[in-house]
Amino acid sequence: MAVRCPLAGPSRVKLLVLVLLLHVCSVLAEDLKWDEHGYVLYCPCMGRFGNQADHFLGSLAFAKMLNRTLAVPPWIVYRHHTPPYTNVHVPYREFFKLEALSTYHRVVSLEDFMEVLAPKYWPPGQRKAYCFETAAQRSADKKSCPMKDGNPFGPFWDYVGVEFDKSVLFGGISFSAFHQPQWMKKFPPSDHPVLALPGAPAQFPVVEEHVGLQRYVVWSDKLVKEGEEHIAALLARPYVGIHLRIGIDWQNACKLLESSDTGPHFMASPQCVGYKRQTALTLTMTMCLPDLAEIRRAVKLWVKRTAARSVYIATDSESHSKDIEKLFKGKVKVVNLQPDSAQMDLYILGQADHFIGNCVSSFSAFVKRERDVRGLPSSFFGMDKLGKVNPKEEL
Ligand SMILES: Nc1nc2c(ncn2[C@@H]2O[C@H](COP(=O)(O)OP(=O)(O)O)[C@@H](O)[C@H]2O)c(=O)[nH]1
Ligand SMILES: *[C@@H]1O[C@H](CO)[C@@H](O)[C@H](O)[C@H]1NC(C)=O
Ligand SMILES: [Mg+2]
Repeated sequence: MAVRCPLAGPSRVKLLVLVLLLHVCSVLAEDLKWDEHGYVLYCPCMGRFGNQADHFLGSLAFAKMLNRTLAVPPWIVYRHHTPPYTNVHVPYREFFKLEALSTYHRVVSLEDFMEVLAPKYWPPGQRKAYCFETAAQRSADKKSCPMKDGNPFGPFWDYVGVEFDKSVLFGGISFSAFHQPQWMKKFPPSDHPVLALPGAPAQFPVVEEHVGLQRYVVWSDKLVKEGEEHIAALLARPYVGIHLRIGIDWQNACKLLESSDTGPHFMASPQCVGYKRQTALTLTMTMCLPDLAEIRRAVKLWVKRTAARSVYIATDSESHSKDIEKLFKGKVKVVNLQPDSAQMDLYILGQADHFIGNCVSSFSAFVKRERDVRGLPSSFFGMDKLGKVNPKEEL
């Protein structure tokens, strides 16, 4: 939301318009009053959308814990294969409603923070970076936060037009609730109004207590409209949505399961094996990288159980749509949209009558959390019944 209040040159006929604008502007300006309790800024500099979303939930909780306004960053979208090959920074509200976050905690978009508040309250020359001592160790003088070193760090802060003037280092402290008093004591907002961090003040994957914050992440009207149009045009309900995370990067990642001792906690897997390490279920190769036999088995099972009339396939590579079509001899419509934006796949998966996700993928995890909020059913490849790994003989 650009808050530009045109005050120059009103003619008498435009008086009414001006009065209305002034009213709107004063409302917006009030929304963007400086928060004496300070701000949290961070770069969503790790991973693609699913990782950034996990980190976002934790960061939202961290800002609330410190009673600071969260400056909501844009999403970083990587365009390695399409021109102009540079990162695209997509404002939060392109995909989601910023207002919906406010029912949980105070937020402002990072863009609005920079445009409206920063010039006065966080001017150039006073922009401190905050980071772990261990992160600063990597810098040339060993005491500078690596805020803009490399991609995506440099382009991110360039996007919002920030150079950092000074570094403040910390150690022996974590982002968990346990250290809340230390944060308050070390960095009171009076002396440290803007905590700007090189990465998210959160864990990956999202910790269990923050999973439910997904309810405040609400799709924008624009995305809902487009998504509903696709669903109406392409899919007959009931439909089963599946996420195939099977591309080459994923094949390599899942190899680690066999070659090293990762244990059941591997990337987003706590969502299906359970968050407690001691009681976590086994993470099978099928759960990480379902083969075609498993994909066919699971799709067949859920199409039958839900009496589905169509199947929606979201994929990072191959869709296997021909193989899936063959399962139903033309009686079930199989759709693979391959939308320009991954968020459209997420939306359509979120609306399905049943969802089959990938246990290890944070992209799947986003869909699963959203469906949980709305009480919609999900399963995983290799895990038909939540909390119970499929027995081998069924595979
Ligand atoms: N459109 C689309 N993109 C996908 C799909 N699966 C993976 N991707 C892309 O691959 C990225 C995977 O990274 P991330 O979101 O961090 O999830 P994770 O790596 O599976 O945990 C996504 O952000 C998408 O850009 C899919 O089903 N549809
Ligand atoms: C939290 O911050 C808000 C906004 O600045 C303020 O009104 C409120 O009193 C603060 N709460 C506490 C417990 O400090
Ligand atoms: Mg990833």
